[in-house]
Amino acid sequence: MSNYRKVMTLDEFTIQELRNFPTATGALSGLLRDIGLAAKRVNVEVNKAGLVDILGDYGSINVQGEDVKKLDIFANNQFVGVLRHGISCAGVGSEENDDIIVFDDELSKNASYVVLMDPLDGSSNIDVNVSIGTIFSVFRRVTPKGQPVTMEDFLQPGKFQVAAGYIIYGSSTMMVYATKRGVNGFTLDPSIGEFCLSHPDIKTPEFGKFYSVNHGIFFQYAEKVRNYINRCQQKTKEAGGPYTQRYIGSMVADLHRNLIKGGIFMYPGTGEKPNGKLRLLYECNPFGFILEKAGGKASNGEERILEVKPTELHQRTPFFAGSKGMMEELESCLE
Ligand code: AHM
Repeated sequence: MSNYRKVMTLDEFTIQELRNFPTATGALSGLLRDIGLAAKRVNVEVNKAGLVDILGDYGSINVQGEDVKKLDIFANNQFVGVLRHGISCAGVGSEENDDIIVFDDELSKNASYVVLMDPLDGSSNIDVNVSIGTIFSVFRRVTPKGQPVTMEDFLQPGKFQVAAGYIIYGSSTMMVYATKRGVNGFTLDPSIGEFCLSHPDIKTPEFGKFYSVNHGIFFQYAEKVRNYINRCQQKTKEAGGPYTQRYIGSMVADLHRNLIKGGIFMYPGTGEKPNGKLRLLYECNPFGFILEKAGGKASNGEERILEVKPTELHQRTPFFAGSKGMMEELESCLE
């Protein structure tokens, strides 16, 4: 028996996919590789974040006399930078920027895709060493090539995404992305500095044990949502329970765990914030796409999240996503 085990890197994987589809231009593969490159740079800084306490707070001057940039600003600059210098992306909508960033050089004006992203989600968790992540969503532009992209290209319902993914900076760093061909996960091998295919063709279990919600604001949720949460707590062994409550407060980490193990994630609206906290374009649409491609479901409590027609860039929405069976239980409570 041979000991040789072929490890496929992200670059090799995207090229392999291209070989399977000879009509593909390679532009989307290139864009995903660009995102992988920026992720590696961000990973280096995230891993150093603990040192910031020693070397100086973000926003202050470190011992080398350099400005210590906030990590989310650093991440934003890295992702926007690689996409600007690549050849596949015509513009970016970022949680960190008020307006869309339009790349108006000749090459970019002829690019097919726009990217929406949250460069560093859960960043309030950095100083306590909790996993954080990057979330991204890719759309084909709807305006004609050859001119700068407009808001219309970014405000498309999530069902038109061509790819979506996330990077989790955790005990290991992973990039997971979905296209219409499925969901694949790549773990960063620090010894070679490459993302390697570790989780091919991810399918989320139809039922899981985890329900993830902020219990601290339980009494602000609508009655039907509270009923569902109560139902999770009362799940008997015969009915597939008991469920376990797991909530990190870092969306990428919570949804990554539930994607792999099975579970449901909820960020409902509250009396004070009827649209909840999470952003439709940067957080909910990409996870809605990933979950659906992995066999799960995602909604805003009333309709499939991917059907929602966005009206503004930084729009917030209630969000429920996870294993198909658990989402259907939730839907029956919300009816
Ligand atoms: P942040 O980027 O300011 O930390 O906020 C985003 C995070 C999500 O990752 C997470 O799901 C949510 O906020 C948790 O919010 P809450 O603490 O209200 O439960």
